[in-house]
Amino acid sequence: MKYDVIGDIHGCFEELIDLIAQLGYRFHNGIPLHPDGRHLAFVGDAMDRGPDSLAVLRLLFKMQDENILYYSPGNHCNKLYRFFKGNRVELLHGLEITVGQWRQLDNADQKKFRDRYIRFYEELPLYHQLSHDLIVVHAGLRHDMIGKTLNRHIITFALYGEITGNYHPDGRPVRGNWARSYKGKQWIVYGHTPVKKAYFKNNTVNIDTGCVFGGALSAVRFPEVQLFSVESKQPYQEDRFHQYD
Ligand SMILES: [Mn+2]
Repeated sequence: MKYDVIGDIHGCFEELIDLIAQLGYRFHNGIPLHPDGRHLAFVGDAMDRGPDSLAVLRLLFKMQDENILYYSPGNHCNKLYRFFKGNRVELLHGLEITVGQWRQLDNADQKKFRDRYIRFYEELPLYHQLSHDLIVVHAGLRHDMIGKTLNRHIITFALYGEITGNYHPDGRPVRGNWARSYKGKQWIVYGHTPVKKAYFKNNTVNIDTGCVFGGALSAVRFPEVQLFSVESKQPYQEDRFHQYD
């Protein structure tokens, strides 16, 4: 099967629609279908920070209803899930924007959306093994974790990436670069860390090109390993982009 894997959307619905069109999909009854039978996949973090997280989620719900959704949840997905389940979570890092948008729905629609989101999240696998040589995961996966029984360490790694436990002076966590020591033969497509252009390393590629920070929304096409992207419509925030050394 052939896949187009889309990076972190963070509520950038218009850019998502543009990218889906650029990839050659056409909407039929609200569902994006490709004339060559390709499939869309997602590295997660569809919501938070950007202008229309609910519209992005409603599209994903529809795709899930049609059994054509390949979506790996990210840390933002997990946090929204915990919020909807009634856990005490801080409304920060863009979650406050998603929740604000949701609170504008009337009570019946709020409940409907919340219940649908909970079902959406609970049906998602932590990562997708799309073919024998292609894995889609939000923040990363070490070679030795592939196919292993999930434990808390693997779940945290997939959602947050390699955490060093250290922090930059401005409070951002120092991120490890797991891709540098990745030795797997399978491709790993991930996002989570915004970069100015897609970052290829050892059969891995980070396609979070920071759309919500004014970069671009990107996709990578498999098995061709071809990049696609649309320019962001959001204001550019230089300091949000990570530089690998
Ligand atoms: Mn993330």
